[in-house]
Amino acid sequence: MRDSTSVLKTLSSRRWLAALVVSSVLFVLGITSTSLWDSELTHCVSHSLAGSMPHAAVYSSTQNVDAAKQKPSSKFDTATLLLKGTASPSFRENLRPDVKYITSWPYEGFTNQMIAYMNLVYLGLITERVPIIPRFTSSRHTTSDTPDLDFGEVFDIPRLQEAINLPILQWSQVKDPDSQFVDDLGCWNTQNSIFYSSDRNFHPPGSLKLDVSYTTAPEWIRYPTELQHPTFPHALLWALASLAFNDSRTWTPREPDISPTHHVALPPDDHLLCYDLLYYAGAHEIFEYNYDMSPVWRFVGQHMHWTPKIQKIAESYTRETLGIAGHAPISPYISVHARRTDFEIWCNGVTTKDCYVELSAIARRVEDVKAELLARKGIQVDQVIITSDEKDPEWWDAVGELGWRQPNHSKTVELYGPWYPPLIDKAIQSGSLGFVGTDRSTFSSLSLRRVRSWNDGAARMVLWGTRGADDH
Ligand SMILES: Nc1nc2c(ncn2[C@@H]2O[C@H](COP(=O)(O)OP(=O)(O)O)[C@@H](O)[C@H]2O)c(=O)[nH]1
Ligand SMILES: [Mg+2]
Repeated sequence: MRDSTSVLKTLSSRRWLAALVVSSVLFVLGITSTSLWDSELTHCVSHSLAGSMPHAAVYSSTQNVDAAKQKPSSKFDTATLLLKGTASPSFRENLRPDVKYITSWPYEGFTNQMIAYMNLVYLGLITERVPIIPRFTSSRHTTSDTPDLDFGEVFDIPRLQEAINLPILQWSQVKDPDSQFVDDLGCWNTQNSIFYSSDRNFHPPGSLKLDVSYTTAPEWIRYPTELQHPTFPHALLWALASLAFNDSRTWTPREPDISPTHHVALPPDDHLLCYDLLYYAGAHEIFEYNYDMSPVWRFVGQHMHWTPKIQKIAESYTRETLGIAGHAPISPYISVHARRTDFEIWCNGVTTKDCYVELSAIARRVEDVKAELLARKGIQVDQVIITSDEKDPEWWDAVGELGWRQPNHSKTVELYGPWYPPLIDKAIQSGSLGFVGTDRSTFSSLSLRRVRSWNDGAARMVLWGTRGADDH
């Protein structure tokens, strides 16, 4: 795999200059590179070509236009380099014949979607294809009128591209979100293969107006039995990646299914490689983002920083929560994520009182984290910010008695929209030096990873499910 830092390091100023000259000549002649990845020189040329062009406001959100203004010369000016033009009625007419792409669909709550998109970008890296990321879509955690949210409104795409040395596109740049044109597309159905099923058919978001003909992926995409999860089976990322290459693609186990709208049978597309769902996927472990070995976290996830807008809003909420005036520096704090409500589905008959994560157990782990920070960094941290999906006022009264504070979201939706309360809470957690989360929550898992990767912080997960589950 391409090591992004080493590639960047090799771009010495002299080579940059040479590349710039070459790219200018190519630009004048109207010649474009045949592949983004043919050689490092092509790489330099492509980058310089992007850098030599005026920055295009490629994102639909005003926030990213603002961010783009602050950072005008990103090496990956993706839309101008990787598409024929601006978002078009049919995605196909906008794809360049000399670039290969990869995509997948959103699934479940925000964090699950984010993990699926991390996997998609990782597959982009290891197949040397340009990921096209869909918007975050409403789920059972959000009201049905919640508008879709661009990936670039949440994550700093220019920073991510630079860090991992891979250009990234969003569907809203490729196909006009208001288009009524229905594109046909052949995709891999991974879920029927890994679940030994025939009815796990995940459709792309309706707004993309795609008519998909699925081909069930080969069974060798599944984890080996001894590593597999019995209820939530996973697919191996490198097996999925192999479907991008001719030697593996020639092995097709089944005929494509007929698409629902145009009734066409299409083999998996090679120009825009496409998978139904990438949430249940990893390299070695199941739910791999729980482990520090996770290649997807190390090569992609940890480089997905918040946009400057979200970062700034989160810092202002943190200051307000901790009572820090104006723009004074934020002193180190510990954050807690208590995940409750719909986690009842895991309680298997145990009352929610005994099942849900207990405050006393969380408080014990907060003390562990404080002790680690003192021992490891010599920092005494006393302030605690807690966030939760819990609405019960009695529970919040008990939280107040511990002296912990919660962000005030009474105006957040009105000010920023329905996606922002959890986004701000995640960003607050990612700014903390210590973190205590709820076991089995993806929301908590990624906050734990950020606190460890970004802040070298101390982090713990609290077990739950029965009374005393975390007594260890
Ligand atoms: N504002 C806010 N919302 C939360 C919090 N915890 C959970 N939620 C809501 O519950 C959803 C949890 O879904 P998800 O992101 O899939 O994480 P998971 O279910 O915990 O694995 C979030 O998207 C939020 O809508 C929290 O601490 N703050
Ligand atoms: Mg969830």
